[in-house]
Amino acid sequence: KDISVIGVPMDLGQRRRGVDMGPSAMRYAGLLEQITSLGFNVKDCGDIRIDRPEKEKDPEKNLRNLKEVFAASEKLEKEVDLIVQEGKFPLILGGDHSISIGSIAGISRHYENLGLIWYDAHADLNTGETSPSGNIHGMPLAVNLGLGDSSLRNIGNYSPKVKAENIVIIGARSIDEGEKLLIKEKGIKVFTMHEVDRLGMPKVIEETIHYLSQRTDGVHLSLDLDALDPLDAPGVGTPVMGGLTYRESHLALEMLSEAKIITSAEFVEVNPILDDKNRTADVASELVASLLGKKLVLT
Ligand code: DIR
Ligand code: MN
Ligand code: MN
Ligand code: MN
Repeated sequence: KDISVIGVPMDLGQRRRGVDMGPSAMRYAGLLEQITSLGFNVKDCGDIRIDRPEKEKDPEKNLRNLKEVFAASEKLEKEVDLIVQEGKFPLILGGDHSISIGSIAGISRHYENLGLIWYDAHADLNTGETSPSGNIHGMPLAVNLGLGDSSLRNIGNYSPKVKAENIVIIGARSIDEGEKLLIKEKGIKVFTMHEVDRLGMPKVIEETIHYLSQRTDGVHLSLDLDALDPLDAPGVGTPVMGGLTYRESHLALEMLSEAKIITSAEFVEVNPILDDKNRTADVASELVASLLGKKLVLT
């Protein structure tokens, strides 16, 4: 299948500068060359233009940079919608995780029952009411469920984008109180680090594939690099100790690749300013290759 890559140099969903350079860092790491060498036709659609606020203001309704995040999400929604319409696989490069509001809005209109794998140390299920930070990158999963700010929720003029029973969260280890209540109320499937440690990644991914393939007609992978342990992926804005390893993560994406269930993906939160010699972007780019079928074959 043909792949269209789109960069979203967005850092307005949180407070640490540098994550807007994520798309460049992943391109510099050789992401496009890697995909090409796997035999795919790749089109680089370049980066979305992100307009910055004139000056930092106090957040309205506990949603920092709401206007700008909304405007960027609308643009991304339109671009990603076109990519899916052309029959291509959208690969979106962040940017902070707030970009998934626009990307999933563009994708989900093409599916009856989009599945969503949220590979993240966090649940990103806050709303303006529950968020301890006011940072929109902690809210995109809630928005995609049809909760929180109405302008964000209704991007693309439909809501919700995903059903609670079509979501699987993997790698969670930092969940706020309001998010815990929501997970319980909606019955969202979560493999916390405790479950990953107990079951092992192979079982976690087998169960995820089984669960999602019964009920969905496409699956979007939203991979926040902070799901990985900071030892393996130090260049992220909100690192949390005790994360998924480099090897577990490759195995997870190789298994998803073999199962052929992923129909779109995004890699977010790479922050080259906080990184160690672009290591996190290197890891992200290698993980993309595993997702797209790279594997050691002995001939
Ligand atoms: C926290 C941190 N739950 C918040 N979220 C992060 O601000 O809502 N998400 N870092 O990736
Ligand atoms: Mn996230
Ligand atoms: Mn849909
Ligand atoms: Mn995270």
